[in-house]
Amino acid sequence: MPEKAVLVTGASGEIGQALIHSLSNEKSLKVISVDLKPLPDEFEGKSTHIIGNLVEKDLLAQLEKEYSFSQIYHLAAVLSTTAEHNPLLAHQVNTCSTIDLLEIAARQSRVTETSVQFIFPSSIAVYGLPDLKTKNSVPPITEDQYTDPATMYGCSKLYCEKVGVYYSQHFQQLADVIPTRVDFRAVRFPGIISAFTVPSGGTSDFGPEMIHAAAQGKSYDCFVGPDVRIPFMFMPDAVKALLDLARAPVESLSRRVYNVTSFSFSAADFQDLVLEGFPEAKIKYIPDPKRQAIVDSWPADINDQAARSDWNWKPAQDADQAYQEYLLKNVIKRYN
Ligand code: AKB
Repeated sequence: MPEKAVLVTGASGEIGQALIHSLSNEKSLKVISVDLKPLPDEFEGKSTHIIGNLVEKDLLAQLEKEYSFSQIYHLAAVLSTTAEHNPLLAHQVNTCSTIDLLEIAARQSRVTETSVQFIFPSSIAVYGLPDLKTKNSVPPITEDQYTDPATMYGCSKLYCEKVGVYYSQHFQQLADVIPTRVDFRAVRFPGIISAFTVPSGGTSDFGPEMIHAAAQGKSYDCFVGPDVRIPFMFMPDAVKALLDLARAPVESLSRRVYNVTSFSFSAADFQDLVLEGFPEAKIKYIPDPKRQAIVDSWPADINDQAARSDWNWKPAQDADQAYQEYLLKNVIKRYN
């Protein structure tokens, strides 16, 4: 008999590590974590970690044979900047592995007649604002506006949202008997800031990079201009959003894809915040026009009212409190 378990892909990534910390508190859960990289030593015993590549069919076949998944947190992804340098890899990892995992979830839902919950981190990168004038004049973006991504990463996330909704609501629609379907749910994350890990390969990275450089006493050359603005949240809120959405009764959901956010910041706002905590910080602006164009195509702010109404989403702390109590405290501890 396959063992009942929860699957976390991209487990050694920023969100993955934070999520496994939280899931490991639920002693009844068997957590299977998968990543190309090992988990840091302190994760010993928190999950059964498998080092492997999701693009490899054998790995997926082994997982499907050995485990019966109640939930799949599919976090593995090639982020926006890396995806621009290798769009085909991004397609294979971000899109093909998502379809393969949705197929496993669909088969196991049909066999067990219990919906496998599929939790998917999408992104503000699904949005594409036509120009800066529009970006700086429109109110916070709701889920059905400007979904016109300008990056391979954004396209892959939007496609996976659509396909996830398809597997949840239309899969096997021509069958005589409609099988039990997957319970797909997604959040569109803003830029995420962790005190314990530094992002790699993204384009919202200027915020966390600036903070982590200052905490190490290193100078930082910011690849976007001071006025460049997008929404952000701190890592504990990102994990909270995934767990809150997973726990929401399915009847409370008016949609399957939700914006979530905490605050909207420009690079200059980050500089002010950094200089508060690290007055010696050396920050220069050396914009990379091509990377900045990607960030300029993303909304300055997003509207997460649907998540607040449907499943009582809200950040655990306001930005200032979270900055002091979560980020500053831990980032100083980390580098001291
Ligand atoms: C990226 O920059 O690629 C990600 C994102 C905004 O989804 N952090």
